[in-house]
Amino acid sequence: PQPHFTDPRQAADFIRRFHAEQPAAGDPDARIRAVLDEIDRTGGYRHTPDELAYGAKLAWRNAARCIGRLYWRSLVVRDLRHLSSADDIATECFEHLRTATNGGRIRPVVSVFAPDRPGRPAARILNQQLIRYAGHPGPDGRWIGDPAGGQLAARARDLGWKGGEERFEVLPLLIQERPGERPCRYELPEDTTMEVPLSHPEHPWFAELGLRWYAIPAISDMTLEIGGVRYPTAPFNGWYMGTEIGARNLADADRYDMLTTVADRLGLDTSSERTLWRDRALVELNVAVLHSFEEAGVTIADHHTESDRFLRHVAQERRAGRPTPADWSWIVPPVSGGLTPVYHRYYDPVDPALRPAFVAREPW
Ligand code: HEM
Ligand code: NRG
Repeated sequence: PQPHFTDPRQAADFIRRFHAEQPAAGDPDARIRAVLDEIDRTGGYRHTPDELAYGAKLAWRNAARCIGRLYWRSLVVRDLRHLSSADDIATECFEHLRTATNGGRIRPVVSVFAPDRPGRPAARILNQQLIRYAGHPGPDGRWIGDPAGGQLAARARDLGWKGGEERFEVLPLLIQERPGERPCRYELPEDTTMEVPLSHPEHPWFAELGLRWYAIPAISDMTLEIGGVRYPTAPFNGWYMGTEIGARNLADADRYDMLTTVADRLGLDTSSERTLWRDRALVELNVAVLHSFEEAGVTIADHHTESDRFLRHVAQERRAGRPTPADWSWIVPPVSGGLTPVYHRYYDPVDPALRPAFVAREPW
């Protein structure tokens, strides 16, 4: 298939599934004929608003790596397909963050901008997430900030960005309208980036570490594919599971790498792995994350609760006669795996061709 041309079989499969799950939507055959005819004439077709909304929810339901799928029906789908300029995309990404943040009561939201069309690829957000911290290698070779935000920070600086010196500095959005074009750069307004300073319920010194994290995980580098139509600009968010921050972002050796510092402040014996100082520091770091978000009134889930919800989702899908494909190695949390019920079982196999889906975006 040519790039940006719509595969008619994918289109028909999706319309059939949409109508099977939404019987009130009317006659599938008439709609399929209209879609195939539109593809014949133009190389693509337009989803109805209902098809788009349901397709986005199905893409979440199909996300085999996501433990948070119980609430897939409640996804807020913002239909912004009429927008394709970098300025409009930036403005609506800001609005997305405000709607999602909702004063701390986080709402799962996806914003769908113009799709790839025959001969005309859509604009792209270059950031991995709408909110992410910059990183750069310091004079001693150690990273300042988040190494995961290193490449984008370098790119932003090439485009004239002056920031990136601090440890927790939110990156600007970089949006590219066409292949090879200079990306446009947008600083996130302050009211779009709620952050939580981290403290520990029992250790007052923890706050002095100066750690913080942002409220909204909003992935912006995956393509939403529905019925053969590709939406490469479709940022989505839910809320954090605490371990993503406490057991990975702040703990991984190639991220903020905080375990030695935390262990030292806890007074742990770090002379041997067998004291399990890493494990003990890791748990306290995770306690601090959950405690701080809770205290700030920002939605976050602990891994026990989110695991329990996921198994309820699997059971609910089963009752509806549907499998729940899941990737064990992504579903099991990175701490205390065996303490969570998701560890002790296997899941329906993952079919990489399953659609609708959020897929890794191809370079253009
Ligand atoms: C992955 C939790 C909402 C789609 C994940 C991961 C977690 C998670 C823990 C693994 C991330 C990692 O290890 O880096 C949650 C929670 C949510 C939520 C607690 C709360 C509502 C959503 C929503 C969508 C979504 C709203 C889409 C509409 C995905 C996808 C992945 C993923 C596509 C895989 C990302 C990748 O391949 O890198 N989720 N999620 N999730 N989630 Fe969710
Ligand atoms: N681990 C990444 C975020 C990945 C997606 N996680 C979610 N998604 N919770 C991190 O920034 O730590 N979501 O849509 O809620």
